[in-house]
Amino acid sequence: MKLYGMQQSRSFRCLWALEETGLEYEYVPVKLRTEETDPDSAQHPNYLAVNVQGKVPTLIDGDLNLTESVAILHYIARKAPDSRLIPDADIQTLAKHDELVSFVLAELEQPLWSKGKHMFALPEAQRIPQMFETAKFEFAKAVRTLDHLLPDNEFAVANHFSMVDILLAQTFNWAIRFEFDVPQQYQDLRNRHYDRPAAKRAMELIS
Ligand SMILES: N[C@@H](CCC(=O)N[C@@H](CS)C(=O)NCC(=O)O)C(=O)O
Repeated sequence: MKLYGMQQSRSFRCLWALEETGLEYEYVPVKLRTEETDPDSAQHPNYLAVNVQGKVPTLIDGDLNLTESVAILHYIARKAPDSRLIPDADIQTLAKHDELVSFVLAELEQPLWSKGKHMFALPEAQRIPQMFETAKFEFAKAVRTLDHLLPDNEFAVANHFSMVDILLAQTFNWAIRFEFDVPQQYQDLRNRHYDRPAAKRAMELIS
């Protein structure tokens, strides 16, 4: 299995999950927003052949080619059921898990990505710096919603660590790096999960 990624981007979610499972894999660092002539660039034709958008992450396993971080997390979790990255739980708990996964993607990370797009990812002519304030407003709203969705517990669901804990911790880490206002309880969540041996090993791999 081969995972293409870039440092602390969304690919880190998948790298961390792989470390949680103990599955064998190869990590291939990719450079974003670089010249297509650079063989390590996400714009190089060889990489565009596996990820048409020139984004990370990409996971290759035999004939399987996956390019969405949450699909990759599910795949890794299903390949290693003993990891319990998909919670070992009843259908209702699984539904709450899926709700939180969707919430992270649709609500929590969107303002972060909006800031990233308008800071560096979009072509300069398309960037609107005024939207940073909107992103801040939307992130604060998402965080207030999360206060109602998350139990007062060490883990998000099922009383054990699962892939939604990776998603939450990585997304709050992203928010801190991008200088959003992250309440102390979510800084603590980030720190608690990034202290796991698998997260530390994943961090070592990208540093
Ligand atoms: N929905 C995708 C988003 C992938 C994505 O946008 N990745 C960013 C890095 S976090 C990227 O590769 N951006 C390309 C760029 O900024 O040029 C996923 O969750 O995997």
